[in-house]
Amino acid sequence: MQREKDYDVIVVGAGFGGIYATHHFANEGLKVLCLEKGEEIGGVWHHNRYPGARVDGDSIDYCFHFSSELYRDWRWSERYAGQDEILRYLNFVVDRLGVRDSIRVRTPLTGAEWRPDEQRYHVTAGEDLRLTTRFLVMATGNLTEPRTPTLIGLEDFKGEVRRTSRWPREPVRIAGRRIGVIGTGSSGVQSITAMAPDAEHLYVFQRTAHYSVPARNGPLDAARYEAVAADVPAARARWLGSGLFDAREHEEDSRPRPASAYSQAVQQARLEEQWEFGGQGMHLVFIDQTTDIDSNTVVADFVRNKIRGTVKDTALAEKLCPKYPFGTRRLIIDTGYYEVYNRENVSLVDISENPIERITETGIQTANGHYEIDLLVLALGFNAFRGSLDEANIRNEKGQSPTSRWDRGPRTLLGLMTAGFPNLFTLTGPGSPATVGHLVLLNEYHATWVSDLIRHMDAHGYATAEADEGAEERWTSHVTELAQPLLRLQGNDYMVHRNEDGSRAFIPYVGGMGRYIEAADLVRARGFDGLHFKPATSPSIRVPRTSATLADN
Ligand code: N01
Repeated sequence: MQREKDYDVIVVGAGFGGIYATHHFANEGLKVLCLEKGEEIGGVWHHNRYPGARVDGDSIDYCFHFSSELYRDWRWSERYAGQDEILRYLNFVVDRLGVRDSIRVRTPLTGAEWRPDEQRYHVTAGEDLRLTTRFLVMATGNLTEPRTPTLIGLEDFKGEVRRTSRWPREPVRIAGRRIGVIGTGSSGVQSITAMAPDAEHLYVFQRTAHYSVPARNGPLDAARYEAVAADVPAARARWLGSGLFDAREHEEDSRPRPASAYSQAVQQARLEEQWEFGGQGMHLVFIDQTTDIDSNTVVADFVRNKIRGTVKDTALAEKLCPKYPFGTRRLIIDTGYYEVYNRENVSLVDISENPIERITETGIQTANGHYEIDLLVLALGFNAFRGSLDEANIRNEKGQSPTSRWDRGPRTLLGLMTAGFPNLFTLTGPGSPATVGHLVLLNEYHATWVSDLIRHMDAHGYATAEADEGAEERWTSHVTELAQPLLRLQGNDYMVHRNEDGSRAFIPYVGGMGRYIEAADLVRARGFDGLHFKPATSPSIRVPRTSATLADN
């Protein structure tokens, strides 16, 4: 065992959130260490290196905005960057910020225990590392630990098995192989589209047909990039003040209105225009499509007709048409997904009709036949929101884990703290706009909020901060309340928590980034209202502040 080392902050995870947090805390003069379990930095962009992995929002948005200089020093090559380019970007950022030495890769957090007498977490990591820290900041993301549903017989399979969320760095041979993909969410759709041209045969095992819309990827639009680069703080402010999924500045007459405000011809023209532009904007063609089923059906029918117009085999096209309202599950964006089904070497296996019975030594046995496979690709999604917290083995003084009170859905204050866990923070946690907002800017905001809290504590001689249970309850109810009008509360994806009594809770905050930031700013402005503080038991707890490296905007 190595000697215990003490830190002000231990950050867990070196993806977008962890990299920024490490930089920001170091700039604040705090002694910080970032633990990363992967072989290299990058978080999801290290682990999800499956063929076709690509961001599903515009790259000019999906990057750090805290420094104009940093923003301008990197130029994306495409509208939606591929996994390898994003990983290169993150490496560029790490070097540019000078935080590589503060990150320990191949070092998973294996446990963290709060010791009230010392006002610190005792942390174990990697093979034999023992550390202590005042603050523990989980930057582990919400879609990190793979879902592992039981696939009977998987251990019997003699071929190769790969998970999209744990794709190896070594090349996986696609060419000339019979490939089976289970799962048709974003990861499935991207990998299916990328592997189809090279596979000898590709079998897609689809349980539910989901909506996918064209990304319209292409070389970076220089004018769009320059518009942001010319005034990065303004772009950042626009996002931080934005509504759900959208930071565009609409002219008065082009703002989305209810579908019923338009004639049928205008409805179709607006949908067509968005379809041609591509991307996530399909969520917001009509202001009421997320709440009104008639408005939603206009969009859903439009997309279903596009699928029918693309897939030549009409029976197959029907199987690919989603049956649920549009956008009630995270929207998938693609580059030629439905076209793949016109290929001779691609077959759709509808496992809602004929379920998988078992995996055999040589392939997949369904209710109506056996499919011979060499490579099995599992694109089964994630143990969302709580997976990485459970994995981390964090315990409070009562021996509880942070998710132990989450049986009716995550309970947090602002998505950042959970009651009973002093000095523990979850960047972009459940109850914040997390998976429905601007993830990178939310990470920036959260790290700043946490460091402001630490400053506040140091200034007042506090050693511990903990969410008050009542404040947590009020915030969690507010998050649940806001989602009540949304059709997507009836959806069936990882963002909805379903209780045994049939009630549901939507996990992320859906009031928009703007309202969320206002609420979090208000908590801060009121001296971190809703948190309990305890004074330091030892005078040495406060740290001297040192100087900054790269300044924020
Ligand atoms: O996971 P998912 P994902 N038997 O949960 C199926 C982000 N992301 O990794 O729908 C058979 O969406 C399941 O079927 P069903 C993005 O936020 C972003 O694809 O439950 N099938 C579904 O088809 C995204 O939303 C990017 O019936 C089973 C699939 O597995 C999120 O990650 C790229 C099954 C899981 O879909 C998750 O996407 C990739 C079983 N037992 C991911 N269990 C980009 O930025 C599950 N399934 C582009």
